[in-house]
Amino acid sequence: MREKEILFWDTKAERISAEDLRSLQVQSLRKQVENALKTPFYRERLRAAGITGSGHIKTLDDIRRIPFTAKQDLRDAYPFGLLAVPRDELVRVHASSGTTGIPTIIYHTQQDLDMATDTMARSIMCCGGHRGDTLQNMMTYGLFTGGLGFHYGAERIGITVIPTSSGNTLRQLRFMKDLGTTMVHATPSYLLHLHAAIEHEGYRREELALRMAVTGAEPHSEELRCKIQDKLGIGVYNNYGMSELNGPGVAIECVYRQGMHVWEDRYIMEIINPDTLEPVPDGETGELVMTILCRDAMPLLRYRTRDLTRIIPEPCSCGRTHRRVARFTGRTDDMLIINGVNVFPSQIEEVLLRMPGVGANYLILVEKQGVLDKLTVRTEVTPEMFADDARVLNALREQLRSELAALITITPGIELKEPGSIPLAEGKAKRVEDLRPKD
Ligand code: DLL
Repeated sequence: MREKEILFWDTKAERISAEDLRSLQVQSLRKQVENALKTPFYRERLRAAGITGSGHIKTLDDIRRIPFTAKQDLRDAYPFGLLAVPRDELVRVHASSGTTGIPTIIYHTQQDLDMATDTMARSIMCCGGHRGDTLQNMMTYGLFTGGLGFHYGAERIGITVIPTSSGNTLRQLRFMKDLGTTMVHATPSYLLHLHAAIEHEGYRREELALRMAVTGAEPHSEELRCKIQDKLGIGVYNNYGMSELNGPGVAIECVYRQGMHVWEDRYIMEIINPDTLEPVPDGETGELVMTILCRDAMPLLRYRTRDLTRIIPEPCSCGRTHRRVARFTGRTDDMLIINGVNVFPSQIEEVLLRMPGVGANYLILVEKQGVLDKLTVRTEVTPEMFADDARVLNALREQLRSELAALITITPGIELKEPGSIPLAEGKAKRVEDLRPKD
């Protein structure tokens, strides 16, 4: 079966020896440190740690002399505190949610995008995509990297790309059938939705040429993967990434589907205990920390991803030497991922707090509606607001809905409640109820 064939985009790089990899990593890290020192943020941060040049990095272990970078740092450095090249060298900017209204932005030179595209192409071939495939890219195009990042990687291989973006499921189905789509890229929840639509619209499996899906952008279990595979009768491959690290394709499964290969010539990975910040032994779960080795415009050293995983130290049968990480088991912060969109509770709180008429207590509810996630913001209103007539309450509801939608890009349901009706938690307030089943 073609699917089990082991394909390489860059055989030499993908099968690099441990020794060559280590020396490449040290070289690249030194370059990245020099580059980072060109930015206002790192100049200060590195000098405070006693690092004034790449001479301080002699071995890979020296990475531990470099302080961590957190999402908050990116927010504080907004918009250009992490820029290492002249502004006119930038060709694209992406962004992801920050913990408040200030987004996290990531900038790229043409060379950076070429590198990201090459890494993505490698990832797609790693899980079995190849020239001759027709890909329907059902991830959102725009500031989110899932659309454009994957798109360019697929084109680089010579795959035919249909950039449908997310949503409009009936049109997705029509194209799948009429254009012979063999491969889709979508969130796991959207794949389930797609399957429900296939059944509802009465498509027969034989009418579709679909053979595989690449999925990611949100956590999902092995059980969910199996369910999607069974329902659609295809192979489903897990793909991890994040905007700060150039988007999708940072780590991806090969045809054996036993963990995701992290491209270690492009990133240095560390797994730390999030409390002690010390490295954990291989195989133990901890927080993934990443240093990007292939970006000029915006260096990122020891970035705390907040994602929890573990290294699978055993070699993989596919022959790639880049180590694998296991399926992600959660995050160390409170970020929610709702239908693939990252939302911080603090963003919602920010809108509620500045809105006159909104009361003291609120609750953020996340549930499953069918196969998709549904977000509801339930908030008390002030006694004055509650005593007012229905039109005023309706206007508040609408305003909350539209301000939240503008900030978090998801339109939530809004429930306005009588003052004192949302029970106050004893001790630490519980602002989020995530009622989604764990798979
Ligand atoms: O989600 C990039 C991406 C696009 C990855 C398409 C894969 C496919 P962000 O919007 O910045 O970027 O969100 C990054 O999403 O820190 C994880 O918490 C979560 N995440 C991404 N992929 C996976 C995955 C994109 N395969 C955040 N499993 C990350 C679990 C994932 N969580």
